[in-house]
Amino acid sequence: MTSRRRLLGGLLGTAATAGLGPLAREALAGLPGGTLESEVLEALPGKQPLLKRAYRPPNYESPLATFGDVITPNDRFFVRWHLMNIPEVAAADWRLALGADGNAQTIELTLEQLKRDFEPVELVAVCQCSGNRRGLSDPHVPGVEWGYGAMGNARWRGARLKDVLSRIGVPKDAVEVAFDGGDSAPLEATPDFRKSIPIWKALDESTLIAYEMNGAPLPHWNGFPARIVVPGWTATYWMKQVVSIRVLTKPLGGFWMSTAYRIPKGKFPQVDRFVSQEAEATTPITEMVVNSLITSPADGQRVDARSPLVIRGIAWDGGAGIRRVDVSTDEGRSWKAAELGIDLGRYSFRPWQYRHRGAPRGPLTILARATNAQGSTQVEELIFNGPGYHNNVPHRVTVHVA
Ligand SMILES: Nc1nc2c(c(=O)[nH]1)N[C@H]1C(S)=C(S)[C@@H](COP(=O)(O)O)O[C@H]1N2
Ligand SMILES: [Mo]
Repeated sequence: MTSRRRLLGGLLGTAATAGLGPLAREALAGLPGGTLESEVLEALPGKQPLLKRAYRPPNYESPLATFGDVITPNDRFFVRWHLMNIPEVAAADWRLALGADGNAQTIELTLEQLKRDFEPVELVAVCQCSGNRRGLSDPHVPGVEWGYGAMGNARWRGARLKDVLSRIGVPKDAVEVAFDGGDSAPLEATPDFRKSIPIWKALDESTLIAYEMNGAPLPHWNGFPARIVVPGWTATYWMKQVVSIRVLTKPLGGFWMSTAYRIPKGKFPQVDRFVSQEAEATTPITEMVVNSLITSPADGQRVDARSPLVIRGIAWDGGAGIRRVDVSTDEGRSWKAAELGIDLGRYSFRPWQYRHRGAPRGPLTILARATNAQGSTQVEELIFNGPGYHNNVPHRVTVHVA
């Protein structure tokens, strides 16, 4: 059922930046000093070239130019794994084990049953790594040195988690629902990647077990044949290649809950609490902070002084929805409202654009700042934290008006 041969074979062809075309060079712009030289674009099997951040386990981010489209294509969607053994699962062999504390029974579902027995639901949602933009942290922090592309926006189709849970039964004293994937560590000392979410989020009608991404089966690298989709929350909870789901009456322990993916309490404008996992000083990361990205023009681009400059981008948050996006061309002294584009739902990227006229010749720095429906906005200065989570400092692009 599993073969790592294809995986290893696909990792061999690498290309250093030296031979890159203009689009790839543009995609690399805006990264912290020193990283550019070591940038490598590389295609995993079935994927377009992505920016390689780590090799084993595979960690690849989408080049900035990818986000010119509001939906991120499957073959350009970022890839993040914690453990090295990632089996290739055949759809017919996959089983999802369902269990609940206090219930001796376990249920196994096939992919066919998951698709046939539960009402299919579709929604567009951003999947963003908690550590997206970690590589921009100053001072640097350890971890995968992500630039802007450890995120993507897709149309997910699957069964509601709550519908599937009703099959096994949710005990009255349930506190969390735990997930495990098919991946494992080659060394026993490395803790298995297991995650849980609070019962209220598990029973939210938008939380899915997704088996389709943008109208196609999930790519192997993004969790084929099924993954958990937790709209609004950072991607750490979006268990890929999920093989077991268990309703818990006690909080899940283990490294990935108790130590990793935690933020200092009170520093961020967190709305969604995860009470059963709260500790004295830290709490699990939950919903994404409001954020935006300038997708055009690219940093370093030359623009024509004679025509209006169309500035484009995307904005997103943890599910309250984007209320406004403002653009500044004077280092944040004044802000002008951008025009919001198509609304694909409150969990999706929201495109925006702004026309800037009359820029004098010379360098021009553009900043963008989104505000959500709760009035939460992007921070002016990085809220520094050891793991480098929740970086929503306004994206900055400098062009040359000529
Ligand atoms: N099975 C499994 N699921 C996982 C992970 C993992 O290491 N193993 N990583 C999580 C984290 S931290 C992220 S950021 C997302 C990445 O999703 P993607 O690879 O589809 O972009 O998967 C999540 N689900
Ligand atoms: Mo992540």
